[in-house]
Amino acid sequence: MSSQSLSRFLIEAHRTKGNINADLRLLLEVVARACKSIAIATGKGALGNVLGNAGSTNIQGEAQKKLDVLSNEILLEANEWGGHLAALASEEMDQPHPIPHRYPKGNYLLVFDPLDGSSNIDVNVSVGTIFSVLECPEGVTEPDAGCFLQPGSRQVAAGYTVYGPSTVLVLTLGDGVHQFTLDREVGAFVLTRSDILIPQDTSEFAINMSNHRYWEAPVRRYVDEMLAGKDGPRGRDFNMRWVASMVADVHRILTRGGIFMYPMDDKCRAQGGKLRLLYEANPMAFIVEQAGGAASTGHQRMLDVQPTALHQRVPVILGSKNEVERVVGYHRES
Ligand code: P6P
Repeated sequence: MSSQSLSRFLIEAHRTKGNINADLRLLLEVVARACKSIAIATGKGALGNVLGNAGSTNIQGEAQKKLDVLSNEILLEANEWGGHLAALASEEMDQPHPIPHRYPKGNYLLVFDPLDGSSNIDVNVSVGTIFSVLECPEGVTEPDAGCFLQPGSRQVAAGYTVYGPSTVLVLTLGDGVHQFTLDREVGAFVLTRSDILIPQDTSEFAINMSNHRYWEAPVRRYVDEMLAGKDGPRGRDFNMRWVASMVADVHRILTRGGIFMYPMDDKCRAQGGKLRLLYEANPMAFIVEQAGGAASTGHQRMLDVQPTALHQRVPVILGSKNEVERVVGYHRES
């Protein structure tokens, strides 16, 4: 079968399914095009004067990398003129970005982490873009941050692009999860996996082990049981991976199974967690659930969390369904 481009995939989805319209199709095409530009910028590395810090900090109080700022600008410029968006929000901006009055507005809200894992950029490890699409509340013409505070179950689309040895865009419209690989010679994303499913079981976990002493009891129990291996209560050995780029860790899980945890710990408790709900946890949870996995805070299904702030943080446990359910069970027991 001839390879199917992202554009053709979206046109056929628009023609045959009710979960996409012309504005959403344009939105996704524009985001994909922006990700191609980000891929080119990150791929230049030291040759492109894009490494190192930008000399500014974001609302998270984190030093911004030059590529954080550049990626954010690429996504803003790509999306503000098309007439498909009511507003945009980003990890890198305190407040939502309104659509300039000189451009038409649409019904969608786009929220994104323009370059997740940016601490890995200077050491040439995979980073990624994460995005989530919501509908603007009916009748709202000047959307504010409150309009973005919708549970993850209200997402109409979500995806990420991982800038690794190959550039791979993963997308869900609420009807399965599909993967597109960038054909750099043609400059197009090409469908390379359809209807991805995460194995229900796994022997591979992803967590930052240096936080062990700060975890709550259910997570310490779960990890210690895996570390005990075949002589322990799990009766088998486990393997560990931690890239410290959520996009890379989640993509591995989507590809071969696994469980990813950035749980609540004493260090991040005051902030509510480490990872951000609207543009990290929710889009990844939508994708993982659509691929047959599960995503939880430990106490609640991720997609049911009612956001209270644009840059809200949450504990994240996601991946192979049976393992996530075990961790949730330990939280329930405690
Ligand atoms: P730590 C990257 O900064 C990020 O937001 C996620 O992509 C990643 O999973 C996590 O933080 C890594 O955190 O504490 O291991 O550096």
